[in-house]
Amino acid sequence: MQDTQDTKDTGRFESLGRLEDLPQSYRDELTAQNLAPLWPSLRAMLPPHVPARRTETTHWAYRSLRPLLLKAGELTPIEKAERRVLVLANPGHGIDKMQASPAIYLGMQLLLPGEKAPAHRHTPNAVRMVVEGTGAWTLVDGEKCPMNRGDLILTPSGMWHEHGHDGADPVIWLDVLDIPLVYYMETSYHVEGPHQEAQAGQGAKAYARGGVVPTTVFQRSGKRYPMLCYPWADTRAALLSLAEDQPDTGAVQVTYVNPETGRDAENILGFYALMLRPGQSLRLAARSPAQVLHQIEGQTDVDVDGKAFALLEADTAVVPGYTAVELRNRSELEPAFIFMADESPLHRKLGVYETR
Ligand code: 1HN
Repeated sequence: MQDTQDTKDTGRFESLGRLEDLPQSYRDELTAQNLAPLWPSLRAMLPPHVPARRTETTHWAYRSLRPLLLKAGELTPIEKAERRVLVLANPGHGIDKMQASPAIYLGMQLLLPGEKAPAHRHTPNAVRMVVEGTGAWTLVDGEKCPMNRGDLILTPSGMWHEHGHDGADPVIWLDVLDIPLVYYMETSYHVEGPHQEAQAGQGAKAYARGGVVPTTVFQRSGKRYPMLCYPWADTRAALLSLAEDQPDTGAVQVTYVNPETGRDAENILGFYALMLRPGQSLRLAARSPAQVLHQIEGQTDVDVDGKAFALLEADTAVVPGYTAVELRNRSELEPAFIFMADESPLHRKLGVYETR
């Protein structure tokens, strides 16, 4: 939405009446009939130019989070947790709200060797970004996605999913869900289900090359989500060749898409991988959606409105909407890789998406 008028608008009422200006008896009569006057709240609901945001720029250091998550592995058996997760809660929304931004939930999940997290499905969409460990897998509607660092795995709305771990060391991943929005819409629920058998037909293999996709004329996948596992090795290679091909491009970024439609991989949140060249500084312009940054490889200096912190490997941060972000790769020798999640698909569908 663009401003059509200057703030020094003529004919504007300077200050509106307050609730306290109304006689108590009148207020009581309104309340008794489930009525409320708009004018005392109008400015708060529609502030000038920049929306009110509860989301605070928040940084979670993996180094200090990890021991607490491993401790949860000692304190709480998987049977008592179902999903053993520490939620990355934005203090601006209140820790108990368990949300990182208006539409984004973040959690760090731990699965120990031999453990299983049973099958269920739910209305919120989820993705997993694998942070550490090998040997675990997620089974999504029968497709077995191996979990290795940097891999992105979708579990879209309504799809069965369960996790297991055949390896020797703890596996940790970042869950990103749109549950705050789906819950707010009063549409959040889950269903438990039986263990599924893994089936052949790995989407990640069928759609491994962006320029060519299986010919659907002969063999329609019939799936709304044909690709569920996005191996980091492929995404990393795509970023490196993009950087090499376009040496003058500032933002070396790829979007995780549905390979059959070319659209965002999921409906509500968007997912991206960003590469910073050695020594590169990059300014991400202020845009309406809140966004998450998660460092896959390397170290990045981040500055958000004067709040500065270093995103070390496996660190996660969230930034509110309408806020520019300055990034700088701390290494002069190696590229840095960042996974990003944001609310862009939602904002575009709602018609509120904007860049400032
Ligand atoms: C969920 O189903 C998982 O399947 C993780 O691993 C985190 C947070 C809220 C609601 C459902 C999972 C979740 C979740």
